Amino acid sequence: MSVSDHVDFNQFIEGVKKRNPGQLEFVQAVQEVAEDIFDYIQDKVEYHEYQILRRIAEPDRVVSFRVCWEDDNENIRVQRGWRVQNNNAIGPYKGGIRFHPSVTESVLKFLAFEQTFKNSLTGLPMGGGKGGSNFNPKGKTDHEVMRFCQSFMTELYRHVGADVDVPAGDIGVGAREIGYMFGQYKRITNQFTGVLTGKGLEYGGSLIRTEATGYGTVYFLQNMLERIGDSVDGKACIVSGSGNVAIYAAEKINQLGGKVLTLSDSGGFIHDPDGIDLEKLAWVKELKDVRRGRIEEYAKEFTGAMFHTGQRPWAVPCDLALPCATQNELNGDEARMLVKNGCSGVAEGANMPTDLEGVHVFKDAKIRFAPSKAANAGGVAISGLEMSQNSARVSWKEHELQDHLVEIMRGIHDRCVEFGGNLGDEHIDYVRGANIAGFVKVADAMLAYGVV
Ligand code: NDP
Ligand code: 2IT
Repeated sequence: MSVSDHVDFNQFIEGVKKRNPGQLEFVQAVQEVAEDIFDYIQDKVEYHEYQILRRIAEPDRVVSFRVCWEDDNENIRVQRGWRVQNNNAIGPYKGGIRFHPSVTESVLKFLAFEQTFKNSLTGLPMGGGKGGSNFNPKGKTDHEVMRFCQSFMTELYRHVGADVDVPAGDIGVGAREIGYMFGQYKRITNQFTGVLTGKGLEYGGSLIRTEATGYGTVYFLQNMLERIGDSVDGKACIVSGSGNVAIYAAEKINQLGGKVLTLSDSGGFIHDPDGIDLEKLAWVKELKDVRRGRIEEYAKEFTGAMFHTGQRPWAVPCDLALPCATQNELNGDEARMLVKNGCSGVAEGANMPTDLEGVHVFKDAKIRFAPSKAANAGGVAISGLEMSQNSARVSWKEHELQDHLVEIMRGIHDRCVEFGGNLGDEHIDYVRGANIAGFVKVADAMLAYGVV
């Protein structure tokens, strides 16, 4: 059979759409990857013959379950929970849990698909998975969140395990929720194993896991700039989001001499022309982690800062942009605006924050654009090292983990250059590089297994 006998790109995407009706985010994620993979595998018959991309784009399984819990007013509440186990060719399923009202099966399938490539890029033995619920933790008391997490884990525990599937945090799931879920897992199974990552330091968590995603995203950005003799130092940066990823990205930008102008949440964005320095960031951490407040309050606390209700920060002129909130928060028009205003580097801290049109704008403008599966892989990389520490029953020192993070992000950058370069000029297509480098390892493992 020759390569030309196989389906072309358009037929492939039509098939994905037909098999996943209405799952727009999932189709978007598959399309973005397929655009590069089809080109790469053109002359590689084996990948076609064994239907590798088609198989990666069909999750191994999607588990959906009811989650009942009782709120503080004794109302019985019913939510839906999911775990999507996308692919375990190179290691146990691994990926976060998201609690947000916007969670659907499509969102979790796109995240699990992306995670498969991201985890491969880290070089660690982890497959791809993702889970979550449409539960909204905002405005809930600690006890309500605890009861929800316990109920969620009462079903989830059957599907996870240290060598099977290892969830972690994501939007709406941080240290508090991981603690409640780990406590319930341990209670049901009577086993103290590394079944979750992002745990507290007292019970098997790893140093720098909290900081790793945001720090890693900025390391990646710094790597891209260093390659062309530039750096983050002195650059005006806009950051979206004000959660775990945004806060630690902003912290690392400050540490490297950059100036952070914005942060956001679902209510709007704040613009502080004086810069959101480390002292102001400490205030934001307290606002978000302890008081669970809104970013709007920042403009009341710090003179000179403005809050823009219901808006996103992309029109603020900048050198570098880091979308760190959620998927599809940066569209084609906003991407064009960034390029027009002179933005020369974008690193995605969030998963798929730039829509497909925006990705093409950045690619065509040939700015330095680090896609999420490469740029934000530092979080899951340190999760992988948390798994290693748990298995070996050791705790590594902070400087060792910091060194690993720097090295892993450098390795991902270099693999992107290897597969995303050679385009006839000095420009690196990091999207192409990440997609192909992530694909090859998973694909070759799948070839070794035959048809399973
Ligand atoms: P958090 O829950 O800590 O913070 C999420 C932030 O994004 C909040 O500021 C939140 O605002 C904002 N946000 C969420 N949904 C929306 C929305 N629909 N519109 C506008 N703003 C929104 O989550 P994380 O920081 O952990 O995650 C942020 C992104 O990074 C996600 O895409 C996640 O998948 C990705 N990521 C996270 C990793 C991790 O280790 N935590 C690892 C790799 C990627 P509000 O409070 O108003 O909802
Ligand atoms: O999107 C992600 O990489 C995460 N939410 C972190 C996953 C993990 O297992 O640490």
